[in-house]
Amino acid sequence: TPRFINLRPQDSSGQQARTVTGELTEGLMADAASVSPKFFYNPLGSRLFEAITALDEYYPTRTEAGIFAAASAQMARTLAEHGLSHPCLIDLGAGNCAKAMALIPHLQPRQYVPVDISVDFLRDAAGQVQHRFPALDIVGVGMDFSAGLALPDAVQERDRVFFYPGSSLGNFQPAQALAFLRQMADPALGKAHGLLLGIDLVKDTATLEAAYDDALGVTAAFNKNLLLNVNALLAADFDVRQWRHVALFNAAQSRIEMHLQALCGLTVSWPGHSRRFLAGERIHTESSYKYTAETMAALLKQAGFRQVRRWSDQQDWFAVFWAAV
Ligand code: AVJ
Repeated sequence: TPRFINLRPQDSSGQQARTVTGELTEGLMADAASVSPKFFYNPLGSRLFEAITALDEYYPTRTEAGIFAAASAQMARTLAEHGLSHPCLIDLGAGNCAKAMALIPHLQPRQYVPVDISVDFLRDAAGQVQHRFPALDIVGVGMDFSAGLALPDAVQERDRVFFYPGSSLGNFQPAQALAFLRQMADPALGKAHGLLLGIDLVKDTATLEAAYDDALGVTAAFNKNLLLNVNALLAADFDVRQWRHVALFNAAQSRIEMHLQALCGLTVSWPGHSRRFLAGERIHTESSYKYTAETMAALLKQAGFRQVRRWSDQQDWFAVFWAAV
């Protein structure tokens, strides 16, 4: 079994657990209620996301996989040109590690570091990677990297490359995305030489909205499961049957928004607090920003990456960037 470091104690006495309670309470008590999308990812949520990636409507995963299948040899050569023939591959939001497993034979990393907030799900996935690549040095890390990229000492400092696929950067507001990219571009902080980044591109509204409101209702279940996670984390009493999934493309802000909308007037309670929701009132659960290839290349340059390369599919629906420090 691979080495595994959990920086995310889940008992209610821990400092991080108190931060989680405060963060959730603040979002739920705000006039415009919100919960961060990182709270989708409990064990069931990680499984539901895996199911989403298999849906016809959810084009990002298969489109990105197609780009990697077509270009991973080129990508490996590009990294080698930067002296990164056997990198330390740091997989941010690794989930089931499926994307990395396809890439590892090409990039031949010396060390593989899957990082995810969903600790137990990641532990299983890292075990599967180890089974498939028995000689690979793997260090699994359970952490909320949105709070900072400081990695444990077991992660080698040499030849680090960040791998941030799936358009997960889209969950940050553009200003925060820039700040996060700056951390990765700053050798003092992330200590990395470069970044392989997957970004979903702006396209017609119907295609975008279908991807986040599929016919089977898997994304609706994924969204509502956030309430079950909040119930567990806060000891709250959300009734998922009283909520409806809403997904829409906000063109002015270039982002998909997901919300949970109250079907009737209701009150939710948790220790020390309660919140009244009117019928039709919403909790904002996710923003997924969509970029153009040009705006993302500009953002990478602005963050301090000197060299930027891009691969896309034929429809220009998705892009993979190599950005070097
Ligand atoms: C994991 C953030 C990339 O925004 O497409 C999928 C999450 N939410 N369906 C995305 C998600 C609803 C996904 N990311």
